[in-house]
Amino acid sequence: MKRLRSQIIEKFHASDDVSGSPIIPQRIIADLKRAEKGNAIVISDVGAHKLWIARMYQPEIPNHTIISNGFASMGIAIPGAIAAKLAKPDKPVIAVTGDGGFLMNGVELATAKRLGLAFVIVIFHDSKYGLIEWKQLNKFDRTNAIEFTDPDFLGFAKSFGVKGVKVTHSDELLHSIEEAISSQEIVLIDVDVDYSENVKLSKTLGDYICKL
Ligand SMILES: Cc1ncc(C[n+]2csc(CCOP(=O)(O)OP(=O)(O)O)c2C)c(N)n1
Repeated sequence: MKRLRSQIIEKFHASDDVSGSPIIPQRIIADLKRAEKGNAIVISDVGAHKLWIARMYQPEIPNHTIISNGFASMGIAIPGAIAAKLAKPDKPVIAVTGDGGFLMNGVELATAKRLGLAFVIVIFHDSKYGLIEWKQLNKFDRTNAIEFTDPDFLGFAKSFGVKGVKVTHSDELLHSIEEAISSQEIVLIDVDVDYSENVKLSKTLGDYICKL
């Protein structure tokens, strides 16, 4: 098992330094980890980003990677970050969310501001329901009704008195997250994600299945 475990972990880290614009999910997760160093409470929303976190994000401390599973309700990330910060004020808190999930409860920035909280929000921005696209491509090899038009997230954040940062290239990501964690205010980081990795992962995992 030890050998298998180290092989799996090695695979997880194979794309840690892949650079580009937009940014692949594995790189976003690697930089998130590098920035928070296993100390933060990370709350995941629901979507393709959640599958990447569930697959690859290794918590260093129990209850520090919180994932909405079971009912898997989108929109948990911002309220979840508010709750985590209220429960553990001394911990850095990071909400990771898709753009679709953020749009469901993003107005809770008003609550977070009113309570004087500080946390980081990382939006995986693809202007689509990424997970639904992934499932449709796997099953039908085409997509239907998964695209939507996002608002200007930085303008949205600003309207609540929240700082926003746009990240389009992997070179900008680590520094942006580190700075956001140390800023002691709410910072929204709007990251352009390259979800072409999703179907590639399905293919890779599918190839492991013994076809006997
Ligand atoms: C409240 C709610 N509505 C619908 C769903 C079904 N659903 C699961 S993931 C998903 C798409 C998520 O899209 P987004 O938030 O943009 O994240 P991404 O998949 O792009 O990372 C949908 C519609 C759900 N889980 N919860």
